[in-house]
Amino acid sequence: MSLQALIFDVDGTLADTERDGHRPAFNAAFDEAALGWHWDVDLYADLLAVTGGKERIRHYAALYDPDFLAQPDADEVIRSLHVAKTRHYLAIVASGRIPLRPGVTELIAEAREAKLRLAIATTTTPENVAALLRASLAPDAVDWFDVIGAGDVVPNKKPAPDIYFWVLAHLGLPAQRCLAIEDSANGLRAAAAAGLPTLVTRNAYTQGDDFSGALAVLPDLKDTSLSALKLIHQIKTS
Ligand code: XBP
Ligand code: MG
Repeated sequence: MSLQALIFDVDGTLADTERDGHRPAFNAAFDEAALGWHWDVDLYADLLAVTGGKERIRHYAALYDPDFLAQPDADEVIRSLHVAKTRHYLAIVASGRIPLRPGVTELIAEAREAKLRLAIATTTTPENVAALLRASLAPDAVDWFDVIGAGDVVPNKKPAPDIYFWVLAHLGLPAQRCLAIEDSANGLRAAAAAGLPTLVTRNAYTQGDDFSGALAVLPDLKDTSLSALKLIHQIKTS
């Protein structure tokens, strides 16, 4: 079947946002709240097993600070912590410190040239997506994507397929006409469960993940042409 759309994951795929973006933003919010929490690079690797910033905070507290969850307004405190974290993350992204990964800009340009449709399926917030696209791709890059599925728009985050079903429904395309590009086992499982052929570009945090079922696993998109993606997509869906 002919390829009609690319569906990009964001964190870890479009850009390496986790170690030097989301992680310090979480820590800045924890410092502001004087929680005494600090997520170092190694601990964050473990915490990434849980997608969604609010869900990750709750997961951490359950493991390391159960009294925090015992407070009556724990949900509200988590929500406000996440609002503060997002404010810090947006400042980091706006500073231009988070470049896109190798080959991403070139592949998106090729896809636009070939009139492929572009979409995003991510666990992070829509505002984080827009900020990254504006700062690291182009001021009007949000408009290049027909569909942006992000964050709490669905009830269940990756590895649940919800966000990919949501994006496919808004694209109006069958899964087999699309190619998902992901970086993690959670992302691959979400895309595969939605029936999407999926290419993985691993990164430092996800290189040990189980990528069974991926169409291919690459170190990045450098020197990855659209024609090569169309070929492996054709092989998989014919
Ligand atoms: C990765 C995630 C996100 C980020 C943090 O999203 O799981 O939760 O780690 O962002 P994806 P938020 O790989 O699906 O792009 O704090 O905004 O959730
Ligand atoms: Mg990701």
